[in-house]
Amino acid sequence: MKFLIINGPNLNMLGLREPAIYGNRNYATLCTLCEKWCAEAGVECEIFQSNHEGALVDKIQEAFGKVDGIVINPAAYTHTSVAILDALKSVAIPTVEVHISKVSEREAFRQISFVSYYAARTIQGMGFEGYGEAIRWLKAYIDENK
Ligand code: CA2
Repeated sequence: MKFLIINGPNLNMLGLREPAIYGNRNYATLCTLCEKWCAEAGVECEIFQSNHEGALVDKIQEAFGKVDGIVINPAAYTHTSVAILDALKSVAIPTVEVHISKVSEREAFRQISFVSYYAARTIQGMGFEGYGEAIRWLKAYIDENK
């Protein structure tokens, strides 16, 4: 089984600013942890980050027929991108949406998520550990729905 972990704009800057919201660990640490959590779940792992909406859409499209599950933190595009929602719907790959912060308790503009119209589950406010929860939950969800 293979998972694609997708991170949107500015997540490559983790640890450099706003530690009260996103913690003080950096993006490389997040990637190492995701690789570890995938290995523990017995899942092959590819990680992709981009600051560009079209590159994220292209990556989702390329996953068609090659990837069994997607874990995505669309970052700011969560709140704006119908294109990312439509890309996920077009490939129909089981998907979990992750947010490091508790978006439901932040600004009003973060309360809308287009991706949540497709995602099987949304995890928020668990910090980096939310990715681990997403990986384990998605593995079990795919196994149960085979
Ligand atoms: O909580 C999350 O994971 C978010 O998806 C993070 C996004 C934000 O736009 C979403 O509303 C919630 C922001 C990504 C990273 O932004 C940084 C800002 C300052 C320093 C480092 C990263």
